[in-house]
Amino acid sequence: MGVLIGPKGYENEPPRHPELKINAKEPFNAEPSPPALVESYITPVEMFYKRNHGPIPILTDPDSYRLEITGLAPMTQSLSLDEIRSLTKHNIVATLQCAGNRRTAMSEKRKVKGVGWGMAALGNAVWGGARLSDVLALAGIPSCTISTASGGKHVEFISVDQCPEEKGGPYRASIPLVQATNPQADVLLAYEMNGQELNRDHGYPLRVIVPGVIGARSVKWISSIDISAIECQGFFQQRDYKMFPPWVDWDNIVWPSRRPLMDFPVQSAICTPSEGSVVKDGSMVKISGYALSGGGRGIERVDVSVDGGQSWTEATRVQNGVSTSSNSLYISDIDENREKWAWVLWELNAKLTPPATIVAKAVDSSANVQPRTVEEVWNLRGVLNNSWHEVHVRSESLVDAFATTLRSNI
Ligand SMILES: Nc1nc2c(c(=O)[nH]1)N[C@H]1C(S)=C(S)[C@@H](COP(=O)(O)O)O[C@H]1N2
Ligand SMILES: [Mo]
Repeated sequence: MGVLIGPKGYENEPPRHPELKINAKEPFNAEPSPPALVESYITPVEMFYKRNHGPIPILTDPDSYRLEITGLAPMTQSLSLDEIRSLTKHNIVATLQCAGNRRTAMSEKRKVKGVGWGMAALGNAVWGGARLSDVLALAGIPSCTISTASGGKHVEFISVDQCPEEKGGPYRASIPLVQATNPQADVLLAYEMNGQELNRDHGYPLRVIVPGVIGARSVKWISSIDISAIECQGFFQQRDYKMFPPWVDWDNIVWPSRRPLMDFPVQSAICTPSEGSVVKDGSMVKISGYALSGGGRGIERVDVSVDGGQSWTEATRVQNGVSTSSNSLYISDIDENREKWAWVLWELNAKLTPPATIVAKAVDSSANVQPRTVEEVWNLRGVLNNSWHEVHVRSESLVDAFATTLRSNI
């Protein structure tokens, strides 16, 4: 057995924050509450969603850990943690988002298969580590390589966890070599999260971070990297995390007919007020949430409606905990490059006349807009639900009237 071990059972799980909402216990899948999610631009490690497909691996002996680079590379490599740490360290602010974020809302329209996620299966962190392009250079593969001399075109990351979907084998996924070797794609082999050593839940000792891409490609607890001619043939690349049209169901699905999901689409959600909150008629309420897009596309605008989508007002960005004025909505090139992989937190103070439906939709820098209804994007795996997000608020007087009726009936 190696030094990085994927246990079979769940006896050695790490401690977790009691406020996380648990969507599945074994494997552990949990997310924070939406209001907690937008409390800070950088998501604290303990509040960061956790998405696993098996028990959490254990590193028994950090000194003998090795990351193996094999396959169609000019040279094979076997790197220690110290060797990886001695490469230039990059700190990248990137939002990791599970493709299943907002799946429960999709399932409410028509049932889908998968872990039921609310709207907090994402988090924004500062990932510290070596650039994958620098690590691959040690195996003789230069920057921006489309194909190696021996025909390597994909980079597969292999973990050690034991996943039932892989019949007890490890989680694995791949990305194109050209992306892996592109320094500007900022793909990292991260050993730090928010300035702290990566913890077990998030991939200790080493994980991949593929910014702007669905979380499924950011493999945790990696033990080897394989350069291959074809994309990863594992379950999570071939028979999961693909998007099918609404008319495909489990009886007529043809997995190879669709590509594996990579960049996530433009997305936003309202985190406060909470669904079903009671508000006073005519009161000013702070509406807040997040917005993000994949592939390094920034957020251009977030539109908010308090009348179910009939009229809209532009929300303002929250930066360093304060709302920016409307004339600073545009972010300069410098800022955009620094944080192009990160979400935007936004807010709007609006007068509410309950009962009301608050709606949010974001527009990204390529002018992509969220689709209006979940039906348009419904798919059997419940991935990428980025339809307009709605929150319904109720009137205090209605609640009072209800309470009075109850009392008079006693
Ligand atoms: N080894 C391994 N890596 C993995 C997974 C996993 O189950 N095993 N889950 C993936 C999925 S689907 C997501 S969304 C992210 C979640 O990362 P997090 O738990 O750090 O939030 O990790 C990805 N990497
Ligand atoms: Mo995921």
